[in-house]
Amino acid sequence: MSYDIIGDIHGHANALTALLRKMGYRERDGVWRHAGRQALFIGDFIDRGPGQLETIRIVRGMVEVGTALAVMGNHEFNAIAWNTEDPQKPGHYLRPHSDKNHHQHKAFLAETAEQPALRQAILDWFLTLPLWLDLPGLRAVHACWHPTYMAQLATKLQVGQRLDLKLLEAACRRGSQEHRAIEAILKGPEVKLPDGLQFRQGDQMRCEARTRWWEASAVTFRTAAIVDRATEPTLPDTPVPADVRFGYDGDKPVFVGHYWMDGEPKLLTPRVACVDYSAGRGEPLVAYRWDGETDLDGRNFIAAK
Ligand SMILES: [Mn+2]
Repeated sequence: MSYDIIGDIHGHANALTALLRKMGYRERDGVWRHAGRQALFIGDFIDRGPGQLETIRIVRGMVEVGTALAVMGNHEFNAIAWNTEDPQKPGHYLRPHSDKNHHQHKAFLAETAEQPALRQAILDWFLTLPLWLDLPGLRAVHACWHPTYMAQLATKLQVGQRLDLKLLEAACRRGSQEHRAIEAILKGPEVKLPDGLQFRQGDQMRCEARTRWWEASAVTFRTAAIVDRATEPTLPDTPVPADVRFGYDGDKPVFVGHYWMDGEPKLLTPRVACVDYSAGRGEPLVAYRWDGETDLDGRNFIAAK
């Protein structure tokens, strides 16, 4: 099978249809399809953009008919948790309704405000999405391929790496093993910066940074922590904790999204490609066109907006 692995859409339905069309997909009977290829969506369909429902209509329609596969992103996980009451704290939700969380989710809430049944159907569908896919020639996960955490979750997941409400609840409890594992898989491992160092990420100041987990040689704060350009030179060249130092040397390529890359799409390593080039803030939506290769080729990226 040949796959087109499509990055984080974040409600930018026009970029999605432009990219599908550019790759030779056409809409027939309300579903986008390709004669010889299958799409694979890397998660984060929702939040931010102006076409939340249209994006879901396209992605869900393709998955249900089998012209696409999809994995769950942290935004789909968060959407379910936002809408699920905490069984231990009636009146509260598994994802707290804070101003920050509301701000992140408001485009989806606004578009579904008048259609509670449709919103619920969408959230029920989100819950059926696998956390990762391990296909015959490739692997797909929203943020991080992490064999240790995946093994820990294996006995708790439903068939096909799917969550249920019990595991969702456990994963929303800070400090639990489930929380650590699912955070790493859907958001990527993070490391606390030393000496009170802070950096700007989006509109907030943070003291925990994402890491270049795909890079086995990224073992110090300077080389492993993903921070803004101004902060980079201030990072010490001292080792990061062992649990964020692992790299990826599997025999199949891994595709991820999530990392808000910018510029010309390029491979992270010959075995790891990120397809998120910030369509969520109006940059082009990116895909990688895969035809069975084990070592990836940077020329196989394609973009549209
Ligand atoms: Mn994400």
